[in-house]
Parts: sequence; C-alpha cells; structure tokens
Amino acid sequence: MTTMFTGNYYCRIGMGLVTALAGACAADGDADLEASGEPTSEQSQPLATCGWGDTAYVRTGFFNGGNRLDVVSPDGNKVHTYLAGAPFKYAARAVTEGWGASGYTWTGDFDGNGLTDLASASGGNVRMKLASDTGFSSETWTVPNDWGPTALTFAADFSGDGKTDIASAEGGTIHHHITGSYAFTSSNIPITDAWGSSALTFAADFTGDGKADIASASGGNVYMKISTGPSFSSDTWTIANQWGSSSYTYAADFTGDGKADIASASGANVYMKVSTGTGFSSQTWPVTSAWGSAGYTFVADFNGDGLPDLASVDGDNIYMKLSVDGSSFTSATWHVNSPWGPSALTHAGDFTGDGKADLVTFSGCQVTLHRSTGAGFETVIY
Ligand SMILES: [Ca+2]
Ligand SMILES: [Ca+2]
Ligand SMILES: [Ca+2]
Ligand SMILES: [Ca+2]
Repeated sequence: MTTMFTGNYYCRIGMGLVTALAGACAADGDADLEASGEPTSEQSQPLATCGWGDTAYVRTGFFNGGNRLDVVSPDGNKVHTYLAGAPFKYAARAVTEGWGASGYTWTGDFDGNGLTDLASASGGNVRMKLASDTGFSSETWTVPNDWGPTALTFAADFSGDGKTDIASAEGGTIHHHITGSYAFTSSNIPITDAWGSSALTFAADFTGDGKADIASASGGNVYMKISTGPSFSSDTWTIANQWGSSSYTYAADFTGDGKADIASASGANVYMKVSTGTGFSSQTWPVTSAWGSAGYTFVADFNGDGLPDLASVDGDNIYMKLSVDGSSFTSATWHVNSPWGPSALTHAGDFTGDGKADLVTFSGCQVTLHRSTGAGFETVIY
C-alpha cells in the first residue's frame, strides 16, 4: 500500500483512533482509509453523498486493498464505491460503460494484483473493471459466446494460479475460461452430464489442492467436476440424503482442513457433508431451531477462530451458530437495536479488519455497521 497522502492520519489502536505520522499505520493495511484532512471519529459521521445502481449488481470485495471488505454498486459509467473504514468513505469511480446481466457479473482477482475486480459478461465480451487503489481500469476480454445458465456459471480460481477464472456448465460441457495475462484462454471441457439442482451446485475447492471444483447435489449423490488445472474430471460422491432448504445450504470449509464442505440447515439440524478430499462424510450438527429469513442468513467467521459460522438475522435478534473446533456448532443469540436495509444492501464480512466478520446494512447514505467483538455485535451508524 502506498502512503502518499496529505492531512492527518489516524490509526486504529484497539477500538480507538490515534493520530499518527504518515507511514506509522503500517500494521494496518488500510492506513489510507484513515487519511483525511478532517478529524475522523468512530461515532456517527454520515456520508455526505452516495449513490446506488441496480441492487442486483451490488458486490463486496477488497477493492482498494487492505484487510477491510468494501462494497460497490455498479451503475452505468461509474461504480459507487464504499470503502470500509471509520467512517466508510464514498467515491463514484469512473468506468467505461458496459455491463452484462447481473447473473453474469462476478467479482474476483482477474489480474492477480490482490485487489478485487469486476467482470461482467455480455455475449462474447467480458467487460472487465480492474481495480487499483485509486479506481478501476476498464477493458474488454473476449470469449466464445457460449454460456450455460447463470446458476451453473462460476467465477473461481479453477487453475490454482491465484487468478480468478470463469467456468460455465452446459450439459456435458464446461465452457472454461482460464485467466492468463489480461485475457482468457477458452476451451470446451467434456464432462459427465450429471447435475443436481442448480440451487445445490457450488464452486469451491472440495479436494483441497488449491483448485476450485464444481459440486452438484441431488438426493444421495453429489456429482463432482474436479479440477485438474486445465480440465475437469467427473466423479460421483455419495452422501446421506438429508437436506434443508436449498436457500439455507452453503459450501465452505466448515472443518478447517482446507477442503470445502457442504452445510444444509433444517430447523434444529445442520446436515453436514464433510469433505475427505475424495468423498463426503455425512454428519448432523445440532443447533437451536432459530432462524431469520434466508436473505439475511450469512456464512462468515464471526468469532474469529478461522472457521465459518452462520448468522441469521431476525430483527434485533441475530441467531448465531458458531463453529466449535470444526466439529460442531454452538448456538447463541447476539442482539442489536437498529433497523435493517434491504437484503441486497446487507452484507457479512470483515469490514473492520480485525479477523472477525461483521454485518453492514445500508439505507441510502446511512451505513449501519454491526461490528463483531467475537462475542456479540457493537453497532456504529455512519
Ligand atoms: Ca480442487
Ligand atoms: Ca473441510
Ligand atoms: Ca468462526
Ligand atoms: Ca471485524
């Protein structure tokens, strides 16, 4: 991170802020966020201006580096950018207009510089907005105009080189776009035409080799398309046929061994499909049967132990299922006292950079941050 700024600098020390000399915030990757000519405060400091495009395009990512998750809202020839900090900072970043459908708009690090980019496919053109610390550079990368449905199209690092690729499945073919140097190399990979429901199809690294795979579940079978790097091999992994609703089913590494697992919640049970790398072991992790709606239920590491937890918002109650050693959940209710913006403007992630996932919700220019302490939420309204 560069540190060429004017004005005062503020570094986080615990929950407070202290003034510091330029460069003295090196331990905090987001030192630039505190750079300001005006005093900054942890207390209420509403955004003076803001803007939102179609909420279907709102995404989170590390758009200016650092360790705090940011929020963006693409809108024609600009990207409304909300950089996390105390307070959040708003900027309308200019881009070349050109967006595909929201379902074909992804985040990922396509140029490998560590920052989150935006890619939006429209026919044979993938409109790229490549992030730097100060804005986006707009490019168009071309691919053959062959796409499967949005639910079977994924941006993930399938080749394992650290850059995000795109794979779009259509029957017995994966249209594979591996990211090279500011361009995709496209090929059609033949795979077994065996698919479960699109809502139960996930891209994640289920084998633990650093390359994202595709898993598609149907009853007692999970149809696997396992990345080999340049290609995919097909396999079927069997499981216990126990599922919650697809809208409460998540792929993440719940056990912390580097292999993605599948968790499907139904009332007081979370049905776990725990990856062994070559199959799934079926387990049931009991929880309290307290859930908010699916659109306000999030998977992230809220208690900072490195393992994903579940948080389900129901008004002032947030029903937490917190990881315990990667082998069970403990249930708790964390309380807040604040209204919620729409689910499309409500996100979970580490917006404070302390390793614990927070919740943020926007209502127009008001930002409400529910900051995790690891044992509860503290609310700050900007
Ligand atoms: Ca893999
Ligand atoms: Ca795992
Ligand atoms: Ca956790
Ligand atoms: Ca945090």
